[in-house]
Amino acid sequence: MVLENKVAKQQKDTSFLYGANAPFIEELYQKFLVDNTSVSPDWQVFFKENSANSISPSWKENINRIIPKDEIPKQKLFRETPYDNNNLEALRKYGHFTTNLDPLGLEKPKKLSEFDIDENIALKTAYSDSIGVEFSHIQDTLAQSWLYERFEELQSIEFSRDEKIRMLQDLVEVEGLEQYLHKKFPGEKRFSVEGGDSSIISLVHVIEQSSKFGVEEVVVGMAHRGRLNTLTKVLGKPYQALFAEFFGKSSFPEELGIAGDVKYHMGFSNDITTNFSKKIHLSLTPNPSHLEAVNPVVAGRTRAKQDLINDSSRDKVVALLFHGDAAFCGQGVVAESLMLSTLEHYNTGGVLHVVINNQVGFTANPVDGHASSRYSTDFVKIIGAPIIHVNGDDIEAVVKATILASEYRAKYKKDAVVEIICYRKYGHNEGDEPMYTQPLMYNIIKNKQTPAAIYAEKLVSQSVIAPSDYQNKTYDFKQKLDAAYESAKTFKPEVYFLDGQWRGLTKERTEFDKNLTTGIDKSNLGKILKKLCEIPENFNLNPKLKKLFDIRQQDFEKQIVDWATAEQLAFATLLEQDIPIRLTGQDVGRGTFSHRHSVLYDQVTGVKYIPLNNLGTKATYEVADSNLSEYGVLGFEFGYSFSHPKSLVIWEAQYGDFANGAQIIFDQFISTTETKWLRLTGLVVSLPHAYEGQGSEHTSARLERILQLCAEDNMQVAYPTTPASIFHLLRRQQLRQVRKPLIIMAPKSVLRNPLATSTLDEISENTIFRPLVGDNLVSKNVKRVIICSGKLYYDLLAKRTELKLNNIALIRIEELYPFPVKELEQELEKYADVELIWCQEEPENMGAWSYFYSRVCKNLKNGGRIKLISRKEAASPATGYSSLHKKEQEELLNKALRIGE
Ligand SMILES: Cc1ncc(C[n+]2csc(CCOP(=O)(O)OP(=O)(O)O)c2C)c(N)n1
Repeated sequence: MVLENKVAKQQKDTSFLYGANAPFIEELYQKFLVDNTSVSPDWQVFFKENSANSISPSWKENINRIIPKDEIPKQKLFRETPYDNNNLEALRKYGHFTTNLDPLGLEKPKKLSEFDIDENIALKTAYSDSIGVEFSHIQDTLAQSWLYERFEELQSIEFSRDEKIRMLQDLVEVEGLEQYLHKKFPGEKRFSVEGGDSSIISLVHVIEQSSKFGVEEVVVGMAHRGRLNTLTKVLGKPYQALFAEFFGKSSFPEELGIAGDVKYHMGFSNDITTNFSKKIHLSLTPNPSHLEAVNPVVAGRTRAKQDLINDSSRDKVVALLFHGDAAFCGQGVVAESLMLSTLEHYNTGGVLHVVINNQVGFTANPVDGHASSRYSTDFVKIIGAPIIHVNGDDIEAVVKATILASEYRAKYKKDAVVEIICYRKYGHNEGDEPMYTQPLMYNIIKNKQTPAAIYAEKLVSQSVIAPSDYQNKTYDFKQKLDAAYESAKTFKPEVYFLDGQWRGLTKERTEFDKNLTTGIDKSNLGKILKKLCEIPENFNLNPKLKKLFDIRQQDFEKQIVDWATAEQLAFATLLEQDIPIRLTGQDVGRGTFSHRHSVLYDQVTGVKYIPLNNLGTKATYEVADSNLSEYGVLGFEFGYSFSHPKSLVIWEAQYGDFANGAQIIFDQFISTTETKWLRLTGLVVSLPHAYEGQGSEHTSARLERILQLCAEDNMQVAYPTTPASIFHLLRRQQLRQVRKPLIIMAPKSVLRNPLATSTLDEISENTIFRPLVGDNLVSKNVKRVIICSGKLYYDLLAKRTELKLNNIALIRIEELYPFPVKELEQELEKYADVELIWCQEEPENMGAWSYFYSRVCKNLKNGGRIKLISRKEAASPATGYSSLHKKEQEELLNKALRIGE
């Protein structure tokens, strides 16, 4: 156990260094680095002394990285004469306006004189070529300086003959595939990358560069454009496999009976050997049509892969995202994901972004997408990422831009962006006519030489290749594709499913799963709870929490557990079984409803103490209060679970209704990953849901929508009412072999309801999760059976007890999908000639009724007799007035219990 008292004391002593003072101190420190006499003597002493200790305000990050004075990168900014300084500063800041970025020449570069820059400045050529850089917004001045210096240096390097020939070969292959598909499969959608061919070469070079820095795996995310070339040229998917898909064959063996997905959404992974003879594993993440939705998923996968190999320095696994310009600046999830990348629990050591800016989005012009700025990339400035714009027709410049971005990521472990300004040879897809909407642009495009032809001409003029070489290369590659085309006719796909981390896990429930018990013997539970409640002596625990922890232990002695205790015990016992846990969401450490308290804060020092991480287990509990994002964070956790199946991964919404901000992740990933891509996830999503008078929102997690997504055994939906249920659900999720997502309608007031406790017997040895809980309080003379779920059970129970009604039985459905048909049938057999009711708090058009009525009742013997009691159909899930809520709830209970009849 580590109580970070030393650090806390240091933080207290140095609090003036943080917050608003940090930029000022940073600036002073920069001056000090260049010339230590430029700051006052007391600051000189301070900086000298503090360079060695471990405090870390933001400016201190730089100190930690620093570098004895004589090794400080030469900062031209400060070295030259004042006149040149101004010029250089302006050149660096505005140079990107003066570079030749647009291959279509629609936008002419500006002149240096427009920015009052002397045309004779030494570094002028570096800033007037095909790369425009934006670094002036970067607050980390050392990084900024490094970027300028390295950029200027790169601009002066000359690629070797071999390197040039290889770049040409790559371009030939990229355009070769597109042109081949164009001829062989006319009109078929492929989202040609032509015009942006160099983006694929950029990807090749990111991988090369990464492997040079010791990266062992790159996780790639991209949309439709260029995906087919990426799959084949970069990831090594056989050309015949691609052609077979164009022949209409499934990418999966037919016997698997899965729905599949279009070819430009498919994922793929492969080991390739780079030019540096290093092996590198590449995984292209499958993605839906929904642009940019894959971004947080890729980040989550990357983080999981880093965790799996303890790559805490984030050197070995890198995330790479390709974006279209319109999507990049239009989709909010891009900003959510950028922000996540700066946060401790979501950081992956910097994501590399490549924007394929073909200057059009479907039919929309750039001005319709980002009128406030020239570039589609402006908002990445919110995270201080360097932005490198480059002309896509200049392949060498694209490679240099890629090298710079990759080196920056490797050195500073932060995001970097390359924007390739290019064009789109055809319409949005191959069936579209672009002249309808972009006539001027397409008149230019029609007559343009391809990037490969432009480069070949350049290499001929440099005498690097002979004039016939380009044609020969094109011919040779076509021969290769012809051979692949022939073999595609008989190609049979092979599927590598459930390999690696997934070994031992399954798509269907196994015999092992069916026989699995998830209880734990009482003495073990007792020992664990004791440890969980044991607070270190010198830790100043909040007195209210002390009381709470005492009560947890006293209850346990009385053989009772409440919800929070059951959940903590489930977590602790899983950790003991070597299963790591990752729980994230807004305020999850404490819990929105102040029940969990899994992260404790010393009331004097503010230092954290996490009982679950002090049990002596190897596996850890990673708990993160997320930023205020749903779409991004849920996407991230989905991605994490996608690559780390042996970890229990939970995302908890603040209130269930906020999950609709992440609807795309539910629809396009969680519920469909198995049938579209033959990929599994065991992600748990916890959505607080219940009618408690808190208004239209804060009430409904839209259970009806979740249930509508359920089919083909794709996920599990639970609405547990007891601590025992949550204990077993969580444990079962990870201990069994099958992996299916689990969506939980989670409690709010039930967390504190004294009736909602379980006995130790219910979670001890040989016990399991029960998808249905029958009524053991009434059994005789029953006239009415009410089937319900969730918190409503306790309302009905309280009323029934109050009114001493003993002829109404209450059956709880704890798992709605898959529905426990057999168990309900058996339970109903106990009652003859009774009235059957499905009761729910939600209005008739919401909640589980439509699902139950249309999809479950037909499988029940007496399904047709089951009647609904609910709120009447409504547009808004719940009233905003608490008095009206009470009245409605009272009416519902009265109706269900037939009071007043
Ligand atoms: C979230 C979302 N909204 C709308 C679409 C429909 N759509 C598909 S591609 C596209 C244009 C994308 O333009 P851009 O990002 O510039 O990429 P490009 O196709 O030009 O490569 C649109 C609007 C989509 N796929 N996803």
